[in-house]
Amino acid sequence: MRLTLFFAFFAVLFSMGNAPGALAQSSQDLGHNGMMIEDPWARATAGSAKNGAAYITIVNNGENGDKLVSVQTDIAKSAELHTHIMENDVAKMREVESIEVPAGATVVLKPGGDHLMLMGLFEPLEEGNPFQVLLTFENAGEIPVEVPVKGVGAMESGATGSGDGDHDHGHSHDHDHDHEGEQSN
Ligand SMILES: [Cu+2]
Repeated sequence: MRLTLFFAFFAVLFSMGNAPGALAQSSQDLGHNGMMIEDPWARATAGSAKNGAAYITIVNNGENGDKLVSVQTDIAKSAELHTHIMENDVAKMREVESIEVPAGATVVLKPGGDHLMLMGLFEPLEEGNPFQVLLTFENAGEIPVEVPVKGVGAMESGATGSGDGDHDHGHSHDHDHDHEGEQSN
């Protein structure tokens, strides 16, 4: 009898201990009309590049179609929704007003396709140093997302390193933000 009670008490303690973590994990999925952001990632910027890009997978489990209409971040002067188009066999980036996410659809933003463009970075994007963006959907509203930064050569979120494996983590940080010039995208 006493033993049963003891174990019951322990079980309650155990589940209470786990609850905050479980809540934190699912809170991102609640209250957005079934809109979920998965697999956010960005590639570390190389050298003194002032622009970067971030990628996400948008899953619309809601009953209605929706649109991603804006992205904001504190880490750059501005952020835009971009896509790539082919013009005379040359891939070019273009700003788009919105990215459609039909009901039930999964829309993947990835290199060479749609992306979140970060222009005028205040600091380089560094591998292992995540940053925040705020996405705004027409219906689902605002969804904050933490974006992990992968290696310079990463081509997808699963890649942990660069293709050439030639990372220089010892580079010095250049805090001269004002010089214009080199563009990387
Ligand atoms: Cu772009």
